[in-house]
Amino acid sequence: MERTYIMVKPDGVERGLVGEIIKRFEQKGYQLVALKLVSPTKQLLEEHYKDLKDKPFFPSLMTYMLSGPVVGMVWRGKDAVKTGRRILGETNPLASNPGTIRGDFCIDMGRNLCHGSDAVESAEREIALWFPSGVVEWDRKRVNSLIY
Ligand code: RTP
Repeated sequence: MERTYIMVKPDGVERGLVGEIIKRFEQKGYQLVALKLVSPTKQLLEEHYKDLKDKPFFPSLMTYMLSGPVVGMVWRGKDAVKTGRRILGETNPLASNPGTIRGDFCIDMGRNLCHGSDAVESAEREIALWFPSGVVEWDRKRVNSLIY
């Protein structure tokens, strides 16, 4: 089963949208295997966004991401990476369809509420970065049989 790293960004936490975002992954059928509220260090965020460090928006992205606590989580299930990003919507909320999180709850690319891993390899890298002591590998065989 695939795993993905989903993060509620500071605006999502401050606007009280953590529950809404969790709800959408839960109701789809994905399994929550890690969850934490954390005030990330600049160093952690620079590592997380290392592929973007030369982008012109990188400084404003750092300021945004350092503006408050974030909620990091790991969701597990079939095609979790790609489908997770479809649940979030497009990077630009104005290009996001209604029914997606960004399509329903935000307007600005610099305040786009959430992050989702963009590939299986980056998901595994991000999970190791944000949850270095591992995730919960609980047995959901019975519940899984309701989903798959
Ligand atoms: P994320 O990592 O947050 O899921 O976003 P993403 O893959 O859809 O987009 P990415 O290109 O990796 O950008 C990361 C975050 O940087 C902000 N951004 N601002 N002003 C801009 O042009 C711009 N472009 C990206 C967004 O917050 C985006 O989610």
